[in-house]
Amino acid sequence: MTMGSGENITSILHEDRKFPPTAEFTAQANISSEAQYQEMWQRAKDDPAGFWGELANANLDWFKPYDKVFEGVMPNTKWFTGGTLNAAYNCLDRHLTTWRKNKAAIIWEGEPGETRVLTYQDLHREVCKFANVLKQLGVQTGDRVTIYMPLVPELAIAMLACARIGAAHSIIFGGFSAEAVADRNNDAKARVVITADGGWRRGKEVPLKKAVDESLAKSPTVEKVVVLKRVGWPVSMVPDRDYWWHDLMQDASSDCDPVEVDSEHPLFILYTSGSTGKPKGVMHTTAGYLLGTMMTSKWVFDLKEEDTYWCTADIGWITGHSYVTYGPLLNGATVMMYEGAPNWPDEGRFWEIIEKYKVSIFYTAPTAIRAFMKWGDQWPNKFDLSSLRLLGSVGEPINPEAWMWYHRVIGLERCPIVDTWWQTETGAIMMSPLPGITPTKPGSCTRPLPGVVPDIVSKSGQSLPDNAGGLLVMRQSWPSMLRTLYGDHDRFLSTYFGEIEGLYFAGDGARRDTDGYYWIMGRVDDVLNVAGHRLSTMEVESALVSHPSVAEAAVVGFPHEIKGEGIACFVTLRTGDGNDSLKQTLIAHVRKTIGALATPDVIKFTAALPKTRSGKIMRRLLRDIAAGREQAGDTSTLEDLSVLAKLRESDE
Ligand code: 7RM
Repeated sequence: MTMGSGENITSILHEDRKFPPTAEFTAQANISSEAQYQEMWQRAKDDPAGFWGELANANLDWFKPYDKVFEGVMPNTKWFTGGTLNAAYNCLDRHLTTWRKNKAAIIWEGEPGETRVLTYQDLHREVCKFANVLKQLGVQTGDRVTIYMPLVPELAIAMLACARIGAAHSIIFGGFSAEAVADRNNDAKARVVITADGGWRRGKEVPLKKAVDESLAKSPTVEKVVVLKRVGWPVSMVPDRDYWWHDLMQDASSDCDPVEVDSEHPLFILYTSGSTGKPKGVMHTTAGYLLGTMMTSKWVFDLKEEDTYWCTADIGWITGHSYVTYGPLLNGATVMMYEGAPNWPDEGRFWEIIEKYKVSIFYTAPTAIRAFMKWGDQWPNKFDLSSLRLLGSVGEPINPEAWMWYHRVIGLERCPIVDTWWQTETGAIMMSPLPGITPTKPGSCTRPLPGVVPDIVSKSGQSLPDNAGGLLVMRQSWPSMLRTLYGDHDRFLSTYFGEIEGLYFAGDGARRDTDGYYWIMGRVDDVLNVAGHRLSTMEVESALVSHPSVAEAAVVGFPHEIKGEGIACFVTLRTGDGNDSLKQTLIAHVRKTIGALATPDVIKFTAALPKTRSGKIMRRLLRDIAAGREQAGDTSTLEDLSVLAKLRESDE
């Protein structure tokens, strides 16, 4: 532990447990020895052109070979220049000349319970047809297409159809509002919107087309709308603007040559929130992104032909782009997709799906894991989870408490857990255990993958020693790195490369331990400074959640007369409402777990925490409440606005 001197972040999470992979897992793993990892990592660092060039030749199908593996220095690196390829061809066509032709590409279950299986051949046919539909609607190579759909196979079909003709997709998660759709349509100058009448979520229809109609009043660039009939409720169709998916597909030809695009041709834009209200249009290009997602899927998830792989993320988030669609399909894997909520019709739904389809790889988020914990072991315990062989986590730091539960109750103490650190901007997983070799430590994303050269630096860019908390940066360019923020290259440069000269700054605080393992401490704006000690909010949260009565906790700082910042804790309980004596117990528990410097000043019990639709706690809003301020920032990404109102009421 290092004391914060003003430059560093004090790290106080102690976690000494270590879980090595089983010998059986190691014996069959894609990367199966420490020496192999060390060799790959060193080679990628010292000779990135040789390392990535060989992988690109062996793993991607090219129409024209590239001239150079990379050109330029970060942030202006271009990868595989001179080469041409097509993303849909690499995900689909190349499998059709192999036995995978009739392998299941997507196994889908709708929330109401129906099942569909699309083989690689089926998916290819649908993608070709829809690509022809897009062309018929006037979409050209280089255009942007907005996709705003439920988690149905047509979402993957639409994105791959865009890729097939070289149009960039901009997928907007179905939980976003009409306002958000309009903003994104306008920023991307989208010409076409693909949507559905609605989708199913917890037994209710989500009115997608209605939101699109509202958004179009403010989206002048959009000329055409394609509407998939999913829930079957009435929607208004504007003549010469709105078309039913099934009508357009009926006569579409299933012949569609993939468009040959340059390696650096835009593949997609994905909007993500930054520290200001205006979302950032993260832009990824073709070859580097494909190679990154393909290799990381193989290494981290240890993908095998026989696997049934399930990433529970919605395709509307980067995790769904990279690890529902592109990464697994590039590898010719079988992907499980489930449309709806984990607690519909009851809290056993996910475990029922795992049992029914014999899912072998399961990748989800800590926020979901904590919900499962809260719902209780009896739900997973009802089902046969023995098909599982690997578990993954992504999206936020996983507290050791949740990690241990995941390991014990879902992994039955035999599945490796890969805690994968990465971002919308990085395109692919950057740090993660390799499941066949890396002994895991609950709460750590462990070590960088080959090709990833992270460091921990102070605000002034000085490399910090082991165990010192600081800013997480990348020293070397990697193929799947974002290339720009759409329409705002200056913001791209200042956000990611303006903070620390010459380095990519991820926005996260982290430390590296003496084993070279990385511990993410959360966004740097989630860092507290209490009496000169910088504390990660996540570490206090972790301590709270390790108490048996706590289900979930969010910790923020607020202005404090003496200590600079005080610690406010918003806590949801497993059962009951909480009282003063429990408050005292929790304060003592945090003091005991971390130390007196982390003593909570305020504990507030709440039935729910304000979260974004992807499940990230919006600490910014909690900071306002803790400080007694009016809400200043943007709340458009909040899942449930009433949570805020309730938290404020409880102030009175
Ligand atoms: C994949 C994704 C990125 C931010 C990132 C971190 C946090 C993601 C982990 C994590 C600790 C992890 N993309 N984050 N994964 N923190 N451990 N394994 O979530 O663009 O939506 O978010 O999420 O703060 O900067 S994202």
